[in-house]
Amino acid sequence: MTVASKAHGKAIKASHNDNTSFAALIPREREPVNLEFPFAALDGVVTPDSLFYVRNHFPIPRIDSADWRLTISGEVDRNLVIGYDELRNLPSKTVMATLECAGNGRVFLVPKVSGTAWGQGAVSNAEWTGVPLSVLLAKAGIRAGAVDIVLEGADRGEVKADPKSPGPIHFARSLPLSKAMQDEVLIAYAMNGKDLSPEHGFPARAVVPGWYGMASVKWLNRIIVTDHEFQGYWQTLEYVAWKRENGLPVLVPLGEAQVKSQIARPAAYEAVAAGSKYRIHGAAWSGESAVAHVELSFDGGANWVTATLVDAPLRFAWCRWEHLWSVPESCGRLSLLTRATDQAGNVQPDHRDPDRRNYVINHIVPVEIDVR
Ligand SMILES: Nc1nc2c(c(=O)[nH]1)N[C@H]1C(S)=C(S)[C@@H](COP(=O)(O)O)O[C@H]1N2
Ligand SMILES: [Mo]
Repeated sequence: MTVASKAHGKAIKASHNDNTSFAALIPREREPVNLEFPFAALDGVVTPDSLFYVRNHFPIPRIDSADWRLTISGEVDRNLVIGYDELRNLPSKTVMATLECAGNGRVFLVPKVSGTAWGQGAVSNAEWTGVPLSVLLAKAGIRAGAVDIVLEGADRGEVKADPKSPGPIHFARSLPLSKAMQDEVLIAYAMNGKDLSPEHGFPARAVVPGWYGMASVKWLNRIIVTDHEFQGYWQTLEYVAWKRENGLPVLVPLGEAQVKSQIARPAAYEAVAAGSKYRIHGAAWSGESAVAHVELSFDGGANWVTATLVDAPLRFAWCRWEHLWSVPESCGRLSLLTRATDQAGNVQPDHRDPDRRNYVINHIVPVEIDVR
């Protein structure tokens, strides 16, 4: 079904999937709209569209798929212009991938930092269908000397708070050629088997499994192949963290997501019945590697028990975990800790590294509960 609506003074056909209700999401910002997945409601491995977090920097562009074009230019043998039907007729692939915003968990940082105050829910997992970016790049022909693949969205606006943008800009991020050529990186047109909703990037978006969410550019309009590293706003003034090189701190754009586990239930300050059996559960994920194991501690990290993985660990997708806990007799306030380790041997850190600024928040955060 297509719905006619008026936008930018012109009648457009809205997307086929324009009727998702986001009422169950937690509002974090109204303009632009930013909505959080209520992580305590974690149920299936795949997050339904209506629960998948929404993260925007500008108003959501309403795009008619008939008018939409994706152009590929720059360091290529042939400039390409691809329409929606053409994209959907190219060889496609479905990948289950978790997207986590690099600011997920920001509300837990002490001292407070700037940026949207996400709790646990700027993370969700979906099945994405689309054309591998490598297929499009091969069609265009990458020239020797290509370094970065710039992905630009149709959304546009002016950042008025510091760091201010130089007037209105689009959302744009780049990928190094090596990641762009991996076959999990998609130009996706479907999420969980349905056309994308406008909120999640209709008609098409990038999905960059293993990387923080900012890389997965929505409402994708342009792909530009460059012979040098892209220096755009979202690549230099936002979504960057300090790295120590030769003892000197340098700012580097964020990329791979870091290993992390979160407890869904019990939720913070939940009352848990003393002496009962309680199913503690949550999800864990990493960047390029799959989860190896998840542990829990009830004594501040002195002792750890291994949780049971509910889903088979896969690269790029979270896996749920659970632990049937024999709740002690009344002990009042108790802190639960969880920590994940991935198959590459990365372990969630105990402490926050301030070099990460207001991003990449994967250190262990205790969940306080009341046993009574
Ligand atoms: N064009 C565009 N793409 C974007 C964004 C945006 O504001 N504009 N936000 C990015 C960020 S920061 C994240 S975390 C993910 C979130 O994707 P979702 O809204 O589908 O959950 O989209 C990314 N892609
Ligand atoms: Mo993000």
